[in-house]
Amino acid sequence: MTLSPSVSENLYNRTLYTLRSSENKLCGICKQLNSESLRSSLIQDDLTQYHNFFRYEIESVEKLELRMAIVGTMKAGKSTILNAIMGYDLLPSRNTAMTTLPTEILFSQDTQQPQLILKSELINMINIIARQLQLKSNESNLQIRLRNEEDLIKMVYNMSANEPMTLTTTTNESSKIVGSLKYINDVVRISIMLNIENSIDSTWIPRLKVPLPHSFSIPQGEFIIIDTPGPNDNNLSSHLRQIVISELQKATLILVALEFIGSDSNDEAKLQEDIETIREYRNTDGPSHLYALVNKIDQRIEGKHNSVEQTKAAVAMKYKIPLTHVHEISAMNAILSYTFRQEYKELEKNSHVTYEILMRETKSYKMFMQQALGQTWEQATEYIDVNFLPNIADKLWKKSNYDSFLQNTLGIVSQQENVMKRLVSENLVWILVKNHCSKQ
Ligand SMILES: Nc1nc2c(ncn2[C@@H]2O[C@H](COP(=O)(O)OP(=O)(O)OP(=O)(O)O)[C@@H](O)[C@H]2O)c(=O)[nH]1
Ligand SMILES: [Mg+2]
Repeated sequence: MTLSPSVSENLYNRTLYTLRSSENKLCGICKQLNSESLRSSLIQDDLTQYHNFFRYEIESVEKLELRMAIVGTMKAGKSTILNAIMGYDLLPSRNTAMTTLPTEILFSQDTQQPQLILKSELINMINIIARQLQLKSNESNLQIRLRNEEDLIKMVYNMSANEPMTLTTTTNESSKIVGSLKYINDVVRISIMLNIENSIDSTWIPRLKVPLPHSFSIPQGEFIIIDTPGPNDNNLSSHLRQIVISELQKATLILVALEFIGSDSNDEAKLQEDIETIREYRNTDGPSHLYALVNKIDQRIEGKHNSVEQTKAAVAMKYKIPLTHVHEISAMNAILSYTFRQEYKELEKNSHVTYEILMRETKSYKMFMQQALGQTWEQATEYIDVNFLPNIADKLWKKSNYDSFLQNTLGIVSQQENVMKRLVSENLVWILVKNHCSKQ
C-alpha cells in the first residue's frame, strides 16, 4: 500500500504491529485461562468483545479509516453542520425533530457528485411500513399521537392518497437525495409514534458518498462522519437508540453539537449521559477525542448573550472537553455562503449575472440574502451592485468560523496520525484487562 507522504509509513507500520501483537497477547491470555473459567459466560463475552475491538481497530488502521460521529441535543443543528462540511444541502433539517436513523457520510476522492446508497433490506422495510401507514389516516387520535406535528400528519394523509415513494438503491440528484432521506426518516419516526413494528438492522443505515469538500485533502484512506438523532428525542425506540450508541462507539472522534444559548437542562443531562457512555467505552483516550461545536452564533446579540469566552468556558466545564477543542460556529452562515458562492460561480460561466437571474436560477439566493443582509434584504438590492455579492458571501463564510473549525478539527492527516499515535503509545491489552476488572 502506498501512503500519502503526509502519514508516516513508519507510524502506520508501528501501529499495525502494536495492534497485532496486542491481539496475540490477548490470545495468549485466553489459552492460559483454564477452560472452566472460560466457560463462565461473563469472561467469554468480554473476550469476544475485546477480540472484536482489535479486529475493528486493525481493519480501520489498514484502511486508514478516520470515523467521526456528531452528537448533540435535538435541533442543535447537527445535520446542518454536516451539510456545511459537505458543501451540499443533502441531510434533511427542519425546526422540529428530523433525523431518526443515523446516516453515514463517506468522503471519497473518486466521487464527483453526491450519491445516496440504500440497502435493499432497508428499502423493503420502509415499503412494508409505508403500506401499513396507508391504512392509518382514518385512525382516531392520529393528530395527538403524532404530537400535532404538521409535517408528519400531512405525510400520513398523503400516503393514504398516493402510492408510497419509490426508493432506489442508488440516487444521484441532490433534491432526490434529500427527498428520499426525509421520507425514510419520517416513515421510521411515524412508525415508532404509531407503534408499528420496525426491525431495522444496524448495518442498513443510509450511506451518502460525497466528493471532498472545500480545500480538503486526505491521505489515501477513508473519511467517514455519522449523523445521529438527538439523545433527547423521545420518539426513538430503544432499538434505534442502541444502533446510535453502537455507531458512536465505533467513532474515533466525536463532534458534540450545542446551541450557544444552551438547551433545556434535562436535554443537556441526556447528552452528558451519552457522552459518558462513549467515554466509558473508549476510556483509553480520555477527552482528547471529543470536540464541541457551539452552533448558531449568528443569533448572538452582544450584551444580551454570553461572550465567546464565557460560552466556551461553560461548555468546556459542563461537558469536560478541553477548552482548545471548543469551537464556535454558524453552520447556517457556512452552508448558505458556500452554496450561494458555488451557484454564482456556475452562472458566471455562461452569462452576466443579474438579480433576476439569481432569483430565477439559484436555490440559495433568497435565504443567503436574508441571512447576509437581514430583514431589509429586498431593499438592499437597490443599492448593492450584484457583482459585490460574492464578496458578501466571503464575509459571511468568514463569520461562520468554519475555516478554523475545518482546519483544527478536521485536519484529517493530523487526526489520523493522532489516532495512530494513541494506539501505539498505549498498552491496549492492559487497558482492556483493567476495564474488565473495574467492571467486576
Ligand atoms: N440561525 C441558525 N439556525 C441554524 C443553524 N444551524 C441550524 N439551524 C437551524 O436549526 C434547525 C435545526 O437544524 P437541524 O440541522 O435539523 O438540527 P439537528 O440537530 O440535525 O436536529 P435533529 O436531527 O432533529 O436532532 C433548522 O431549522 C436549521 O435551519 C445556524 O447556524 N444558525
Ligand atoms: Mg438532524
